[in-house]
Amino acid sequence: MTQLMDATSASQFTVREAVYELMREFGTQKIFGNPGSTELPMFRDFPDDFEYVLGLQEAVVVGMADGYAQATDKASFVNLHSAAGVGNAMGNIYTAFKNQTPMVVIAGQQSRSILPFDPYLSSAQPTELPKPYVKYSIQPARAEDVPLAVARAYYTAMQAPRGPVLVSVPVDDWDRPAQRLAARVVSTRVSPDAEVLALVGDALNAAHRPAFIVGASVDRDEAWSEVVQLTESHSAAVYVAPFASRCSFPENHPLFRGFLPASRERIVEQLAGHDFILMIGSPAFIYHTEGQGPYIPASAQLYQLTEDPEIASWAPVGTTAVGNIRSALCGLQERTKPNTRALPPELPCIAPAVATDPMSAAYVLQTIAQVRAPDDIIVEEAPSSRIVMHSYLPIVRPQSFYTMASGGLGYGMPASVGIAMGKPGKRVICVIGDGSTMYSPQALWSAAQQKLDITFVVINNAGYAAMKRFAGVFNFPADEAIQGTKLPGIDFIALAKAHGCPAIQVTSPADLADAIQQGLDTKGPMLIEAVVESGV
Ligand SMILES: Cc1ncc(C[n+]2csc(CCOP(=O)(O)OP(=O)(O)O)c2C)c(N)n1
Repeated sequence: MTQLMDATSASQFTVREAVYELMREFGTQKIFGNPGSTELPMFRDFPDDFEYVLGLQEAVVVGMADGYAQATDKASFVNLHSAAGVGNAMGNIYTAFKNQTPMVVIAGQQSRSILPFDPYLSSAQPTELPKPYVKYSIQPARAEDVPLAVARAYYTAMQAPRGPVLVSVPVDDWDRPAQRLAARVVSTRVSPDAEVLALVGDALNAAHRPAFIVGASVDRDEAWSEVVQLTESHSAAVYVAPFASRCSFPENHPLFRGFLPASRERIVEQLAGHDFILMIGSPAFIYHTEGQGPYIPASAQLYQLTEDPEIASWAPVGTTAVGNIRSALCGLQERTKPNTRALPPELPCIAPAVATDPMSAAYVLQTIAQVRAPDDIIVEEAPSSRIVMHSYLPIVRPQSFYTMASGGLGYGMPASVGIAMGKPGKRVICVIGDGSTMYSPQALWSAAQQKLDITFVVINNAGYAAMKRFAGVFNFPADEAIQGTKLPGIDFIALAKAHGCPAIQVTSPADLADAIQQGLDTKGPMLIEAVVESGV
């Protein structure tokens, strides 16, 4: 075990000891990683109170670290192997950036003295490699600066808007002497400007038909009760922002009015009739297709609450208050004047999904909704089933829904592992497409090794159905085969078992509820392959 010196013998610390001590003070004693030769000295005398959480591929490492950081509301620490490891991880680093997940990536680098010779497994431009999807990246000028660089990276990652950062550490730095560095208290939240908030509050009080559009930051800032209170005080209609990566409002609330699509024209259509639109913790707007015309209905004014000055700067119209979402909501609640608005028109009822053979994705999602407990956590990465999920698997509790904000596949399975680790005692249900499963299936191994209560429900529609559907946007005829979208011949049961995870295949709707229940009751992970109608 590492013998850590006390502050009086500070000069006898190594860089390694100083970094571990700093992490300990941050309250972070897990390192998610996949190691290589350029990091080995980082793990000399690995402290007993630390855990190295191995991922078998770097996409898995960063996905797990993202889930863990979100679940614990604190930056996670990651170890990647030089340029090759960062390269493999890049998809999920991009996702962590879009998710606003705080994460400190420590990337290995070759020894300083041989860097001029472009050595094996070095990183030529380590600070440029992850850009622009890190908030900060550095390779310290001297070994003794490493602890300070890690500290700065941590505070930057935790500062709103949160995100990943990278510190490249040459392998010979870890054994060198360094000063002990104490953790500091650094404020990470900024309150919105009272004058701008007053503008928003006055406009809200004067509105006849207000609409609130909630994004992931509400759930991130633990502001569910504040948003529900403001909604009820104003009889506002609540919509979910396009591609929101967390659920920020109870989807069974009488004022819930559905999900906005990522299309300009359709957003305008869906918000027709509202005179006041308040984006709460969400960009205005995330689009997935080209659009024309106005951004909001002509009758409406747009207002926005966001913690992200960048998001504030590119909103095409409207007034934005930048600052902490919960503080902003409390500020608006204080300004609320009594009103006599009528309730917004109700949503039409959805017909239940029926049991067909082969099953539909809707039936699978409806069955999950029947079997799960409201507190179970849903992690979703099943692109063509996401819209169906809105109707058949409502999310009703805070901190119980996670997906990626980026659109990059390979996140859901490892994120489920990190979330389950960060929320002990909770059950996680990962709803994932057959295609998405194959981007980072090694997460099954980590789930099994960590003995986590995760039920992976693979919706197997034999292909990339979302791609097939999206082809319609580009005017492909409905019967045209889309290249590279069929996925025959994958044995998901064998795949799971090869990673140490038990698995059941379900082909008949009659067997589905029992199989999912078995997954939920089983200690440790289980994969349920639900074979549904082909989507390609
Ligand atoms: C890293 C990455 N590669 C490719 C894509 C493009 N893509 C979007 S949806 C999709 C299909 C996913 O298939 P599956 O998980 O089976 O879900 P389905 O569409 O069938 O519901 C693909 C390949 C992507 N979004 N991210």
